[in-house]
Amino acid sequence: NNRVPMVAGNWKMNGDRSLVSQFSNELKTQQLSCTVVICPPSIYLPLFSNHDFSLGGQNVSHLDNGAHTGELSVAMLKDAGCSHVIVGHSERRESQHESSELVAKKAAQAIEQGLVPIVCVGEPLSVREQQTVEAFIGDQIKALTDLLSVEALKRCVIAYEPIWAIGTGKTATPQQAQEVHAFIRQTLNENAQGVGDSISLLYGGSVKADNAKELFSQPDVDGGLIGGASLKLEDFIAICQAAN
Ligand code: G2H
Repeated sequence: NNRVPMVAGNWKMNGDRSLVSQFSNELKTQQLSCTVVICPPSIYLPLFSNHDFSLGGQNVSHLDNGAHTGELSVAMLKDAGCSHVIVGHSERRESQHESSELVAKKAAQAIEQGLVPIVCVGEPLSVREQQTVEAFIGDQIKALTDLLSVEALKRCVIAYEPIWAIGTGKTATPQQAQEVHAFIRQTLNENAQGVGDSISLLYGGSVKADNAKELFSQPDVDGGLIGGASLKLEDFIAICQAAN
């Protein structure tokens, strides 16, 4: 396939000015053949300077502008240097009650106005235990294919993050990740005219320097969305190298 591997660091509500300087100065991506994206808390976006990686937001509004206290628009993220934005992270789906329909609207808004959305999907432990993972993920993907055109879908990145593996140290096995990635690709191929083959699918959930290589070597895993391990420069670099 000709999908470019991607490693995206999701700092979540972590980091500070000095971490921004460290990454700006020391994360040099010339030796890496993957696309590298850093998604810091949005207030830090304009502080990155002389960096050679891409920047992304952690969330965005589906609206253009107006009386929406606390929200950020796609235009603002672009203004602050972003090319990407995470939408539908499970932490927001849960704490902010974001529905799959709202997540699809955010993805559509990002694409219409020129950001690449990294759309997160993933099942809770109860769904895995009931062995209904495909139905659950299928519904999350359907919300996207219902709203977005094939052309728009081609510009999305999708991150599969099983909720039971997030920040818990319990990584999905490479086989578990591969199974769901293959299912997502097949669903997109069937419902959106073969889009599945061209779209980048990232795995997220306790990816570390020592398990990245095996996860990324699965045929349908094109890289990772990294939380905890994206906060330590040397770990993050090792994970990027594993995606080469
Ligand atoms: C999953 C991931 C990054 P972590 O949320 O989005 O976080 O690697 O800490 O599990």
